[in-house]
Amino acid sequence: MSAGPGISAAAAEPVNHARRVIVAWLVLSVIATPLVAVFLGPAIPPGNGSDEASQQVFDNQVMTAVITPILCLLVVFFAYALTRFRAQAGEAALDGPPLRNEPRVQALWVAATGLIVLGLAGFGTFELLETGAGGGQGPSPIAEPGGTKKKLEVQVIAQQWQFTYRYPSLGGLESAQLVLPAHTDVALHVTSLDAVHSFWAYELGVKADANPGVDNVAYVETKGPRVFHVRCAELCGLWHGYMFNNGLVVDAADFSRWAASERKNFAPVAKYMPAYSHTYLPEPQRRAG
Ligand SMILES: [Cu+2]
Repeated sequence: MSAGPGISAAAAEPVNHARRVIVAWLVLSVIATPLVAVFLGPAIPPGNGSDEASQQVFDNQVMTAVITPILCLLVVFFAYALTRFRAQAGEAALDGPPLRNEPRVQALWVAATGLIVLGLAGFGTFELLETGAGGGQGPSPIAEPGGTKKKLEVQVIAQQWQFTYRYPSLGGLESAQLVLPAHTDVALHVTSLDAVHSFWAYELGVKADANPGVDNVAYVETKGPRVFHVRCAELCGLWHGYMFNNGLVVDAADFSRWAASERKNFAPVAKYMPAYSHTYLPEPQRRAG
């Protein structure tokens, strides 16, 4: 194309906006993605309080890393459009020509979004089958971490407005505090005596609905000794906000000591307790909601 009189050849050359946006996007993505992974990655919840929590952190890191370039594209596109196509003073604000029936753009859009969505669906399914830990699948979750390895069974009983914990391997002992041995595979059998509650042991990466009449199993492999927080995560009545407590992961010797002393304290009431079962019949008159 020949330049008109008085216009330099360089000025007449059409500006390739798409190329500029793509280059800026690639540069920003290459810088931002590792920064997000390095600085934000370790701070992503729920931390490393258990094997399951660590796996959740990994999944969240992968998804954050995938999202970063998408966010960069939006930022670059908006910044470019807002500055480059800004109407000058006195200039009428006009839209550009509409983009219709552009097969290349359509194909690219469908391919890119389809790839991202199906890729994340595949990743999520793989992670669920590989490292899933139950918590929402009732008595037989599709994946059992550690295979069929023997696990310490602990029952979580929710009621208005507290959690209690039964240990069938300790003679059906019931405790008001969840105490778990370190480095142990645990099967938590979550149930409720009244309303729908949700057992949420944040640092352990466990959240499981507590429904009356349902034995909802969630697995957790503890790490070293630590304190963790337990909350009810389902609005369950007037004192829902009061349903919180600290749980403890302790080393094996401390766990044995705790178990022995709790069993001694529990002995006088043991005969009044219902036999250990995966669900219990609630007593409607026991508490007023
Ligand atoms: Cu509750």
